Amino acid sequence: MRKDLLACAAMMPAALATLQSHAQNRSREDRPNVIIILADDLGYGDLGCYGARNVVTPNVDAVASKGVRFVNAYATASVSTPSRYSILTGQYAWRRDDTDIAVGDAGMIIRPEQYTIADLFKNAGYSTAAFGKWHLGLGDKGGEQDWNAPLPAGLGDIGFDYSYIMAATGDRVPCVFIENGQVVDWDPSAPIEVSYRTPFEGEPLAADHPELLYNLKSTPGVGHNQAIVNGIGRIGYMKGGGRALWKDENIADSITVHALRFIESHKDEPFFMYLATNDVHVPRFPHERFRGMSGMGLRGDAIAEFDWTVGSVTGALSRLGLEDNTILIITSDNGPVLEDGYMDRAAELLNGHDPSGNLRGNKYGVYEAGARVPAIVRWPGKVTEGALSEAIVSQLDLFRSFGAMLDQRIPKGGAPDSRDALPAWLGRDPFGREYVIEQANNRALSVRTKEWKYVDQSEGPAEYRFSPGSETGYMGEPQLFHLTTDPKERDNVAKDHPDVVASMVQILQRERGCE
Ligand code: NG6
Ligand code: CA
Repeated sequence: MRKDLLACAAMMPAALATLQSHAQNRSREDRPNVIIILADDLGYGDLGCYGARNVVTPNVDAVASKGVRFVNAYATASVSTPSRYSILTGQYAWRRDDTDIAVGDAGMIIRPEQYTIADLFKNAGYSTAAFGKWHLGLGDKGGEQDWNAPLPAGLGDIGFDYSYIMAATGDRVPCVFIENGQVVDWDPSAPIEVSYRTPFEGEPLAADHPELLYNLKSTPGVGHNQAIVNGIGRIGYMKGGGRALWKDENIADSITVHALRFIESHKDEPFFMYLATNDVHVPRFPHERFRGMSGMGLRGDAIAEFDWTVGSVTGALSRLGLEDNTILIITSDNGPVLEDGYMDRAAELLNGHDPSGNLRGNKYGVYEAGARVPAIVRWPGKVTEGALSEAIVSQLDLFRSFGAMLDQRIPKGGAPDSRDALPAWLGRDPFGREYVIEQANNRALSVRTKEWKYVDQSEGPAEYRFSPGSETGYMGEPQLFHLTTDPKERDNVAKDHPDVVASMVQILQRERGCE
């Protein structure tokens, strides 16, 4: 402290206290808490504020009415692992060949030496935490983790001070929560073994024992036919776990309670929270209290459960007086899917609801509903209440946008594809990006500009066997849609506009570094 201030303090302690509290307030204001609530497989049309029918999402809708709602917001991919990879690293996942949908015993895909969005916040003096679905690998080497001891490499090595996560997805083993690299409630009487190659002797498999699937039946012949946990078939083999095994109906509660605890215990310091819900991914098995809320069966009720998580967070923020000083983002990792390997009647019970919100396509595929996602940003006093933004924004840019907000330098090579789009993300720039790139499950890339959508030619099935009724859009020739007049991507006009196709191909070549 400067000498003259010290002298001042001796004479006027009250004035100094005011001065200090101003300084603290100012720095708190410059460093708002940031919470990203990331839903899983929640479609562009799955929320009330995006026009959903039947589904009731009062808590999300309330956030939208206090913030800005985006109608052209994008994940970088139409499946989870690459999409999440981009948020956390600011890099397109397709630059690496090991970022496709990860198995539950994948090694860490984001390596400790990579600069992550969590590192960014940590370096800016934030406490950082991740909750819920991870799906980006754990431990140093795939298939070699010892789940009965602390994992030697984990989220603590990539910037998260605290983590309470599921290793992969709800439908992949190991079916346990992992807190700071250790299985929660680890049961010494039931050591955990996991394999994605060989079954464990004596463990019944879902494929052979449909009668043991008392909570949810797997769709015959299309997967989820290996380990059985909580009366539900999974991907991957697993043995043991005992009291550590999760109960699907309690997953949202476990994740939310831990997130709330973190908020409460960090209310006096800036924090960054990555809150990735298990809803509404399969197996959809919401808690009893949400059953019947949507009239659309388990998928709709899982959306109600997601909304409850959002309401729990907003409730905590307002109770703790943190509302004004917290940027709250609600979005999804990729588009919706109905049939996804369990017999939960998701398609049959829609009752007029369109999870894709009038867009074409779904999760996995190349069309708009695959990667265009709901996105809402609330920051009271800073973001216009109830605004709607048509700006084209990508989750990829959250990294450098927050970097700019916090005046943080990013190490050379860090977040290479991310751009500062803070004005767009705060609803102040109505245009946003010139284009976004979307990646499908087969790695086909698309480019979306304000006017056009171009899809690269690619190979793969028109429909995945495990997801009848959804379309991939993979085609052996380029597709071009004039989104302005054809928002549903019905007419492929590639042949009529070779110049536009050429300019889109050029964008991809430039981004791929082929130019
Ligand atoms: C698929 C699974 C699907 C889901 C998806 C990943 C089957 C039949 N299907 O392989 O259920 O887990 O992978 O979804 O096994 S994501 O949202 O995590 O990308
Ligand atoms: Ca997903």
